[in-house]
This record gives sequence, C-alpha cells and structure tokens, in this order.
Amino acid sequence: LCSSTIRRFISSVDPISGLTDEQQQIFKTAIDFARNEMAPRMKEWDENEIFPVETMRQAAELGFGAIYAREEFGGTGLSRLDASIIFEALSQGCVSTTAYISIHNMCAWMIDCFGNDSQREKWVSRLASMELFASYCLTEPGSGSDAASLSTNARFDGDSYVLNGTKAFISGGGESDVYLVMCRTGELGPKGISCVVVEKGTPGLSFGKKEKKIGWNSQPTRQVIFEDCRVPAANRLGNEADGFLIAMKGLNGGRINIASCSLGAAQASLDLAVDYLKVRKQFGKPLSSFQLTDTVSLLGTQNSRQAAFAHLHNQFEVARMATDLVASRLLIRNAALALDTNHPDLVTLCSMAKFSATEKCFEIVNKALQMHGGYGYLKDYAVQQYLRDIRVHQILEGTNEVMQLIISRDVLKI
Ligand code: FAD
Ligand code: 2MC
Repeated sequence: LCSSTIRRFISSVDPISGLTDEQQQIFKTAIDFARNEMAPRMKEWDENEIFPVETMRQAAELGFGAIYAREEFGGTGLSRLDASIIFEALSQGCVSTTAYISIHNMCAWMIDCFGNDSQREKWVSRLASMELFASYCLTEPGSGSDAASLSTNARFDGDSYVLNGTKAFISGGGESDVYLVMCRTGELGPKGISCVVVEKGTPGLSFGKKEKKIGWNSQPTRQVIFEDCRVPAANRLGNEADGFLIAMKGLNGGRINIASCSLGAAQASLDLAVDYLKVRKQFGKPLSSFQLTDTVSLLGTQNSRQAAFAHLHNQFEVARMATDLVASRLLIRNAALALDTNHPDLVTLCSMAKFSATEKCFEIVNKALQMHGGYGYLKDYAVQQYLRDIRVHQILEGTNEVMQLIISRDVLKI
C-alpha cells in the first residue's frame, strides 16, 4: 500500500488519537479553554440563562469565531475536521454555548462562501472576532422539517426587499446582530427561496418572547418577526433563488458540528462515570468492580440463563459506552473529511453522522447518569446538564427522522 492511501486517523477513546500534530495542538487549545473558562461556569450559565458574550469573544481570540471561513477576510481558514475537533473539545466545557458558537460559525461560513467581497469585508472579520453575533433563520411556525414550504415573503421593491413573516425557534434570536434569513422571493418550493442578511435595528424587525427550554439555556431562543422590514437588495447572498441550497449547504457542516457537541458531552460523561464508579462503594466494594449488579428484577423471568444475561453489568456497560463513543467519533470525522474533500456522498455521510452520533451519545450520557444513581439526577452533578443540553440535538438542524429520510432516499435511490 502506498502511504497516501492509508487513512491518517485511527480514532480511539483518546480524542487526539490519529490526529496530526497540528490538530492535537488545536484540540489542546480548545480543551484547555473549555476546562478553564467554560466548565467552571456552565452550571451558572444554565441556571441563570446567561448568554456568555465575553467568554465567547475570548474563544474568538483563539480563532473559534469563523473557524472554516477563509483567512483572507478574517476567518481562521481551518478544515471541517479541525472544526469538529474544536466543537468536541469546547462542548465538554458547555454544550449549549458551544452549540451557539457552532451556529454562528455556520453563518460566518455562509457569508464567506456565498457572499461577494463587499459582504465578506462587511461581516466576516467582525463575526470572526465575535464583535457581531449571527443567527440562522430557516424554521417557521408552519414550516419545520418541510423547510422548502417556508412562507416568509420578500417582495422586491426598488433596491430593497420588503420582508413579512415569522421565523420560529431562532437560536441567538434577540441577542444576535446579524440574521441570515431564508425567505420566499419566487415560486413555491425550494427553487423560490433566497437568503438575505438582516441587521439588528432594521425597522420592522422584532423578536418574540424568550422561550423556556429544558436545555440550551446559555443561549436565547426566540421568534424573529418581520413586518414590512426593508432590507437592501445588496444584502442578498448569492443569486435570487439560491437560498435553499445555501441553507442546506450550511447545514451539512452544521450537522457535523452539532454531532460533535454531542460527542464532547458523551466523552465528558463517560469520564465522569468512570471516576464515579471507581470511587463510589456499595456492598463493600467500588461499583466499578461489579461484574453483575442485582438491580434488574428477576421476577417473572422463566429462563435463568436469560435472567443472568439480563443483569446490568457495569464493566460491560462501560465497554459498550466506549465502543459507541469511538463509533460516533469515526462517523463524525469521516463526514467532516467528506466535506473537506467534497465527496459525492457528503450529504448522506453528514446525515448519518448527525443521526447516529446524536442518538448514541445521548444513550451514553443517559447511562452515565444512571451509573451515578440518585446523584446523577441532582443539579450538583454535571451529567444531568449534558443530558438536558444534548437532547435537542436529535430534533434541530434537521430531526433524526429527516436524517433517516435523507439517508433512505440515497440508499434506495428514490
Ligand atoms: P415538525 O417538522 O413539525 O416535526 C414534528 C415531528 O414529526 C418530528 O419528530 C419530525 O421528525 C416528524 N416528521 C416530520 N416530517 C416527517 C417525515 N416526512 N417523516 C417522518 N417524520 C417526520 N431553526 C432555525 O431555523 N434556526 C435555529 O437557530 C433553530 N434553533 C433551534 C433551537 C431549539 C432549542 C429548537 C428546539 C429548535 C431550533 N430550530 C431552529 C428549529 C428546528 O430546526 C426545528 O424544530 C426542527 O427542524 C423540526 O421542525 P418542527 O419543530 O417544526 O417539527
Ligand atoms: N445539501 C445540498 N443540497 C441539498 C441538501 C443538502 N443537505 N438537501 C437538499 N438539497 C438540494 C437537493 O439536492 C435539491 O437540489 P436540486 O433541485 O438541484 O436537485 C434541492 O435541495 C431540493 O431538495 P429536495 O428535493 O430533497 O427537497 P425536499 O423538500 O424534498 O426535502 C429536506 C428537503 C427534507 C431534506 C429539507 O427540507 C430538510 O433538510 N429539512 C430539515 C430542515 C432543517 O434541517 N432545519 C434545521 C433548521 S436550523 C436549526 O435547527 C439550528 C439549530 C440552526
């Protein structure tokens, strides 16, 4: 085998395994930041619903504000694989804040990739420094999974668009400075949609109430409302009718990023569970030493061999969690490489990574919570926050049912 045909990364439980020296350094920078600047505050940000602007700006100083936008206009110029490594590391310090940073990054990339030079000059470097914050506006009250049915209208008038309609569930809504809005400028369906940038303060732009959520509490979620909101036509990204493709291409990377946030939470939760199992003693010995724990009722079980296998097995459970973690990491990094290399199957691979990793990582975190017993249910322990924060990753950036729709359409060629 020629060495260039051998894949560089061999992913393992150790997150830096198989990464290049430069990527290992990137991971170290991000995990140090997560541990020192984010993890000590994630509980407070959650409880008091604090949008940590200054911490995010510190993250931006490390190059995390426009990770995969080009350097020429102020981006960091890294790859999708690098971005995934960064989000995996940062989310260990706070999933909710990292997930917002990932959406902001998606928006910065969309402007960098589909905008013109004057739009890049106007917005990309200020997004990279997080002087400005960005939101992505696709979902509407009547249009979620069926995104191409959106009805926010943009009527062309002179040198502007006049927007009317409502976007729902917008992350950063009300706090962000720049809104990338998918709106209808033409026919029904995906081919009648454009993407325009609306700046905070534009007359006719307003926001709904802050939604109360079970997680993602360090970032606001609000409706974004347009009432005769006049936006310069120069704010349109790409050509008229390109908006749906721009939105979907943004989401391919977004889906990897969100999956990476679940992965970080799963890694952190597994680490917490392993520490806990070694320290917590019941029946005179550490929980980690139990091969079989008698927590499963045998009543009603006819077959004693089946009953033996039905026992909860801490050591085997840890093995299963670690295996699922590595499988998720491989799928995510594989999809990120597919994006980096513009692989023909990238849409399916990104959907598979998002679907599988957000489900498996949720299961890992849930098992880690179970291993903490009653303490896992207390807000004093971080594992419950990881669980609450990553639950929504199975719903947003395309529900996991939509991910299966995309994958099955490709596999079945329908
Ligand atoms: P629906 O589309 O109504 O779906 C309801 C259920 O039906 C789901 O289980 C879905 O999977 C299932 N379903 C729908 N169609 C099918 C089908 N064809 N086959 C099988 N099952 C199907 N959106 C943005 O644009 N920007 C944001 O920043 C943003 N942030 C969000 C933050 C949070 C905290 C949340 C909760 C949502 C956010 N969203 C955002 C919206 C999110 O993307 C949508 O909630 C999601 O796409 C699903 O849309 P919906 O809620 O309308 O559900
Ligand atoms: N990448 C590139 N192109 C894509 C694409 C993708 N991921 N998905 C669709 N397209 C293209 C597709 O190839 C087609 O192009 P063409 O006309 O050239 O053949 C065009 O877009 C229309 O696609 P479909 O014919 O598949 O459209 P349809 O309406 O049947 O289904 C679906 C599209 C369901 C896949 C899309 O509506 C979808 O992804 N829905 C989920 C919505 C979503 O993800 N919302 C997330 C909101 S953001 C969020 O939650 C945040 C937290 C930020």
